[in-house]
Amino acid sequence: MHTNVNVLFEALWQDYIEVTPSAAKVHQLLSQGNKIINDHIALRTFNIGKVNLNVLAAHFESIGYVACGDYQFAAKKLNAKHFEHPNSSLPKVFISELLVEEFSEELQTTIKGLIEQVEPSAVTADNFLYSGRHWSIDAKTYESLLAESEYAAWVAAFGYRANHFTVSINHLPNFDTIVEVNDALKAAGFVLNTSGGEVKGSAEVLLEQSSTMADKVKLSFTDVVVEIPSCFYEFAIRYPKADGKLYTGFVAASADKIFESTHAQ
Ligand code: OOG
Ligand code: NI
Repeated sequence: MHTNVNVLFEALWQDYIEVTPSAAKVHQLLSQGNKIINDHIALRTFNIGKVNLNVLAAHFESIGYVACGDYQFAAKKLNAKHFEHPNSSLPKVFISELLVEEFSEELQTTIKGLIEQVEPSAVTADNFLYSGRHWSIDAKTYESLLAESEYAAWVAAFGYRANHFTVSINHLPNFDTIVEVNDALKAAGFVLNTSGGEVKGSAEVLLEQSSTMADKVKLSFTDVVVEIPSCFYEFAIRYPKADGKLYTGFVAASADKIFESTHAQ
């Protein structure tokens, strides 16, 4: 596991922009020479003991992150937790896991077969959170997972890496609202996730979010190369609670729609 939080986030970012070419362009469009502060990053996994949410979380807990919120997504059959660091300038971390036992026998067998290929020592290695896929998978298996769960197919194709980074709009000097950010993105030709509307959440729930639709990249399966959705970029603005401090949690109804940013268009 990493002992230096900045080294970990830099490695996650480098891996992320490799499969998300648009992220570097979005970064440039919004930063306009200023430093970008990340609100959070997100990771995905399966709830199988060897690789479950807690296994990923241990990498963040070992550098001081603490679990702060639990979220359930009944329709998508997912659970999630978010983690915060005592140094509040560090990004929050949102980790979700697919409830594998709630799917068909076929999906369960497929996923268990993939996870059996993961070396037990790999999950505690420094690079686990940006190590990608630890199994071989053919295109037909990917397609069959996709038919039941887009999330299952995504993890099976991309493995362990940041699913998205999230720009903190609160820290962008040249943008005041999420609508201004969305307008700048659309004017530059980026496609936004419109599920539940371009803006998810509101000032009333203390968090507004939007995201691009995932880039498409050529992915090598064991048999063929297929162009599939990879990762996306998210944008968040937070509002103060009654005590004047910014809300730091997530909003399940909004997150439910953000997950769909990796759907095929
Ligand atoms: C996570 C979706 C939820 C948020 O900020 O609410 C989320 C995912 O797509 O893996 O990131
Ligand atoms: Ni997010």
